[in-house]
Amino acid sequence: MQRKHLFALIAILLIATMALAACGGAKATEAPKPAEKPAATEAPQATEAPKEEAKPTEAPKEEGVKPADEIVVYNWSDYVDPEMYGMFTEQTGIKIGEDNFSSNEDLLAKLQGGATGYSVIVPSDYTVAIMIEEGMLAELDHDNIPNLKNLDPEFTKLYYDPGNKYCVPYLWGTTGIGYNTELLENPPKSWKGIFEAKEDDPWFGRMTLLDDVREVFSAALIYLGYDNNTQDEAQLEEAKNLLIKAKKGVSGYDNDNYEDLVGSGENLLAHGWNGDFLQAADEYENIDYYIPEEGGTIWIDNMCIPANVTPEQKLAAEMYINFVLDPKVGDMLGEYNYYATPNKASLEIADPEYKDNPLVFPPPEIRAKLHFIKPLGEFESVYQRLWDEVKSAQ
Ligand code: SPD
Repeated sequence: MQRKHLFALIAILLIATMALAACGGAKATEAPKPAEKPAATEAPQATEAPKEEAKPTEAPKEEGVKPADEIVVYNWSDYVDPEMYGMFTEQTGIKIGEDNFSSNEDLLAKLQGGATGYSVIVPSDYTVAIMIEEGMLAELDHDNIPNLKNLDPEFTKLYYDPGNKYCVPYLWGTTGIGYNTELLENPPKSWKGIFEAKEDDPWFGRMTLLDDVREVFSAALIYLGYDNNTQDEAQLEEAKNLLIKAKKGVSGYDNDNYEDLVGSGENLLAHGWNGDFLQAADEYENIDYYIPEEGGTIWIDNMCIPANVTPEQKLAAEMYINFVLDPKVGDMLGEYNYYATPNKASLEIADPEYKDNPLVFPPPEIRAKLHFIKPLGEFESVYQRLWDEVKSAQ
């Protein structure tokens, strides 16, 4: 059984037992009072943990608040090492379930729509900025997350959350093109081959784009030589028209199965996230990934706690975040998923094959061509309107 399918099965069983308490049943509609500060916890020797064992996560000795028995993580699909949840339960007694979203916009819409029961969510950088602005996130109690000291200092000064007041980086990655190496010898080096594909290009009609407004517009804007966060409506109109014309060569918009469709040969290439292709390459052994010559996007996904959790859920969520920041656990997570860890202590014990992989940790010449998607406030709705026009065009 493919590991993603095995994990899906485990996740379904866990979620089935927790479904009532989670999205539907949990009554956590009020913003909770922030958890009281626990009595001083001992600084764990996390960086010295041997590679074989993760340091157990203990409940902070907090008076009054006990961690919830169960939490649900709302995450992207295939974005955890399935062993991690069992390890966390073994260490803490807290059961953990997972529900999935496919894009930042879906996550945002779900929480804006009043969903409750999620204790940890995993939004990307620009979405964190939106959620902080809208008061949707709880402030983290750093006393409950001593493993924060393992983060690379670069990840403590992020523009969207300086000092990690609300969120802790989970994994980071890039967006580019993955292709089937058996069926396609020469994939297009430029985004031109994607957005202006010709009918006799072998990938014409056999490629997908992400179903993600800001990612797709970023790729089109980068190809056109514009800022991928532009608010210039003429540039955006040009990008929209390019995307509409490109539709004839595109077989669909997909965030969840695009890498399998490339691996199986149904499609020849796809726009997508580096680690997804690299995980699929383990199964299919015929997938490679690259950033087109004009560049691509770079992003950081983060563990955050919604503002509507109970104090008990918040404490359990902080324990989970602390667990993920353990050097060994952070290393398992990064290596399993082929995404880059922001955890310096994890990198110190990581396999060279992982930390020296330029498709996971891009070298400076590629980094120089990567752009973050930025929050645009009210202007996000212009992108959304143009995206709707792209999606509905015949
Ligand atoms: N399968 C997990 C993919 C996670 C991708 N998150 C990146 C979002 C960037 N906009």
